Amino acid sequence: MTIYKDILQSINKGRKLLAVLIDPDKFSLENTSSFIQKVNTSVATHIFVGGSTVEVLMTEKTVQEIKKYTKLPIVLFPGDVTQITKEANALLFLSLISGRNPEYLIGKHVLSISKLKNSNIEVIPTGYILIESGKTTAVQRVTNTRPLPRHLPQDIIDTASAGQLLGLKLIYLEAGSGAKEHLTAEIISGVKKELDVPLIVGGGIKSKKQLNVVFDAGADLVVIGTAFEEDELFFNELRQ
Ligand code: 1GP
Repeated sequence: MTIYKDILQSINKGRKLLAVLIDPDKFSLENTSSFIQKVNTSVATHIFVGGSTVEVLMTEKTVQEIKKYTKLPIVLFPGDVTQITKEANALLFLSLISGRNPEYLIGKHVLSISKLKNSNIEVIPTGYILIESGKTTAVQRVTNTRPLPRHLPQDIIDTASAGQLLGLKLIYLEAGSGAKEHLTAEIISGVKKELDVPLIVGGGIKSKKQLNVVFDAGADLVVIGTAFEEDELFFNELRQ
């Protein structure tokens, strides 16, 4: 469990972590070298790869291409079993604990075993909690689940705590890719207070100021995708 151990060690040292999310469905492979060079010279500590709907084999091709240009850990954040590839360093083995669809609590996991059996990929059990963002997200549509309401922070906190008690090693609070508003400091700090495992937060973070709000509230690792997709100058903004 080296990647997970490194995450724990960084957090113990008070370091904050940033993952750049690459969605193979929206990423142009020809752009890999220049995009990854920007990631390498940024404050990013991880590269996450995944999306809600990705063409079969595209994730593998994308990971293979990214690996040519970086030493950063590449972590799969898969929307589906078909996105699992042994080319990556680690896999977030996601249980969608905000939802009540058994397929995303255990069904897909069973289907993934034949792929995981002969691979060295580090598997990190992760509780994935989708929180409403004002619009229907791709995750909601694909998984056919309802997100947790924002105005019931205690439900969100209890869901995260239950995930931890089930033995999940990471808790990921998700506002949805491209969310209009990122999760509030109240929600993040409320969850963080109850957790011993690292807290990941993502969705709708588009400025350095917002990133700092989310870190200060208690996120250990923040995931940003859309802001980099829309404007690569965002790498410079984070450096300043
Ligand atoms: C989505 O949490 C990630 O799954 C990142 O969201 O694309 O809004 O940065 P954004």
